[in-house]
Amino acid sequence: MNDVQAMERLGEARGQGLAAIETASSLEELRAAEVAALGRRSPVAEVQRSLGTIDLADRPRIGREVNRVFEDLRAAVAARRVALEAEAEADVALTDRIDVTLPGRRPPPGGLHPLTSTMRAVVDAFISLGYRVSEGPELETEWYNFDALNFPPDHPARLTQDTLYPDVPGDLLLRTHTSPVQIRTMEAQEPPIYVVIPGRCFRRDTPDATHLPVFQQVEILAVDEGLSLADMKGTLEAWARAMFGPDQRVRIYPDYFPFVEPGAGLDVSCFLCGGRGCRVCGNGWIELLGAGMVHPALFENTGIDPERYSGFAAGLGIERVAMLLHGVPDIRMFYEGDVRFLSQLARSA
Ligand code: FA5
Repeated sequence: MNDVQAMERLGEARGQGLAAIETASSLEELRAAEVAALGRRSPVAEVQRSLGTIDLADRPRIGREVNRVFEDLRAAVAARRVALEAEAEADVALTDRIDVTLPGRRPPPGGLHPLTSTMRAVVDAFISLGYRVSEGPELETEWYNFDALNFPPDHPARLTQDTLYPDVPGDLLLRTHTSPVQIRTMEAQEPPIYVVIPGRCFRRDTPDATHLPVFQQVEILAVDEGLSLADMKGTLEAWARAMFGPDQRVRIYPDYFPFVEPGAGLDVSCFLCGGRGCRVCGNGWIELLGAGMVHPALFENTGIDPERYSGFAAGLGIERVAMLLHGVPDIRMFYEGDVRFLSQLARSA
């Protein structure tokens, strides 16, 4: 055999082989086409056997062509087998493969994350007292987060150790509390104002059992004629009892925030030790919120008449409330995403 004859044979072998493989309509027919195209008596195998009779100079070229034809035919067989097997699978009736009498698999019901349900419970408690929801941006200006709230220019909370300043143009920061929404609300609304403000806050706090760098607060603001410290105390105690039950002990004490005068803090007795003092609370009390009477400087900054109106405000941490409600000893557990923990506290929507 010379090289021209060999190339011709190989061309025919490829053409006929591919045609037979591609038109095989069953796995048996495919097997027969495979043997005919690739087996020991196939035309390609014959050319391979007679390579020795071909001129030495042409032999490598013809040898390479033999290999190429073998490969093409093998690939065609593999592709056709996959197609025929898929067809055969599809032909088996669905009822032969699936036991339709078996009960279905029930997907586990989803539930609200404990922080979502706590947030809703807190906001709902204030809505039931007549408050309306107000919201503001997480990316704030220095003015709303600090200046308008009467923070002096050198207040330590502004330092980069405490506040996160993103690398964007303008005097923007990630709000450290929900109090800037007090200013935005007083700018936008005339008294009487009764708002509840949920939102995420950001601080350069190192995570520990009671702190996270990203956490959630709820703020309340009431501005009306004749509001006094007694109204604030009554509102916060009513809320604490609605959330934690009538037996929860609450204490209110003087505290300082630049945007309130006088300022107050509210503690509740510890959920773990019942107020005796333990590793989580130290002295039997857990700090829950800051509060106070709205400072006249805020009224001046927002154009509300301080002679006519007075008001009170409070801000609390949702994670701390959820820890108390569920007896969770470490705030980080809410964000670890461990379903074994979360599913114990999940509420259906
Ligand atoms: C404030 O943020 C004031 N804006 C609250 C306020 C509002 C006072 C209105 C007066 C009038 P403070 O920094 O104490 O205050 O935070 C309030 C609550 O947020 C804390 O009691 C705590 O529950 C929660 N909190 C603060 N920092 C963190 C943190 N790193 N991780 C989790 N919760 C936090």
